[in-house]
Amino acid sequence: MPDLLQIGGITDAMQARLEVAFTIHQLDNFEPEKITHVITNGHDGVNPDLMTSLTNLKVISGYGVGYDAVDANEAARRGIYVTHTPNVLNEEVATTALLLMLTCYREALRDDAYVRSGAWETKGNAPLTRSAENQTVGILGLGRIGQAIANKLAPWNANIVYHSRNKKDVSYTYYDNLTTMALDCDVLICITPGGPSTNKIVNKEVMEALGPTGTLINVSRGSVVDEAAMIEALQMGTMGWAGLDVFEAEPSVPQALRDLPNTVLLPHVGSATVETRAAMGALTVDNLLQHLKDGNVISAVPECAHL
Ligand code: A2R
Repeated sequence: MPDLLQIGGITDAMQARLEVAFTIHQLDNFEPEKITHVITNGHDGVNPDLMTSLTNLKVISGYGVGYDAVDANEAARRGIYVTHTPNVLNEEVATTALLLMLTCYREALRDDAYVRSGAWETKGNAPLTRSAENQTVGILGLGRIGQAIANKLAPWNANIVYHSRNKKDVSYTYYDNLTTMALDCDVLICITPGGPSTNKIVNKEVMEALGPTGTLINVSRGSVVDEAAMIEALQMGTMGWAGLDVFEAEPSVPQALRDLPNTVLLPHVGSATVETRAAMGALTVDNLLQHLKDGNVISAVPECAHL
């Protein structure tokens, strides 16, 4: 059987399908030249030294849509397929974005604590919150997930605008400048890929443009937002709220961010439901099994699509 290197955890269902087709090796015990296939995830990816040492590698199958932890251009140059799991998680990540936005607006965490602490009985009604209706929502990265977010915002009568490198064939207003868009937005939702081209593109200037009544939601990668500048903006009140599923050095989250009342913090659970993770796991395995069958893969990343 061909040799598969496993990086990071896999579910029992994935393991059951893989172990009948591959000899599975763990990172602490494998012979690099034997490995033809790798299974990994968006966080761990494959580091460059490891990729160089795998001289007979043919496929890197990633569990997740983001693949910024793999050098896909280098893989393509070597004729190695990199695959990911697009589409099957669109709705779930979009739900997470909405959950963060609504929790910021309606202060669900504060009000939950209000009930649990008994404050409702002793202090009376909780302070009023903000309505999430009729907001101008800027989507940074109107791709597969960005579009799902826009769809899910319809019942809140949102005015959708967006920024990406290229204008899309959609009816929403396009901004070619992120800061200009942030000036016009109540909410900015980040859903671009990570990597060098988006590194800290949500900077101090963008956050100040979003302003004291603005809300930043990040369900993309921690690297997209300048975290130090965000903490300062939230502390100073130059930006109002932040709902975050991702962080620069996750799972480490700065204490300053944890201390702020105007944040909602999730442990990178954008796609983390039983149903969606099962679909992602199935596609991750399908890519590997397809390659064994006929040398093709199902969902190659764009850099490897021509292989
Ligand atoms: O820039 P465009 O026109 O290629 O649009 C893409 C946009 N995007 C960017 N926008 C602004 N500045 C950039 N440097 C930049 N790079 C890419 O992000 C496109 O509208 C969007 C990505 O959409 P998809 O490729 O369809 O990705 P999907 O499946 O929506 O997932 C997005 C990300 C993943 O890469 C993970 O990091 C995260 O969501 O879970």
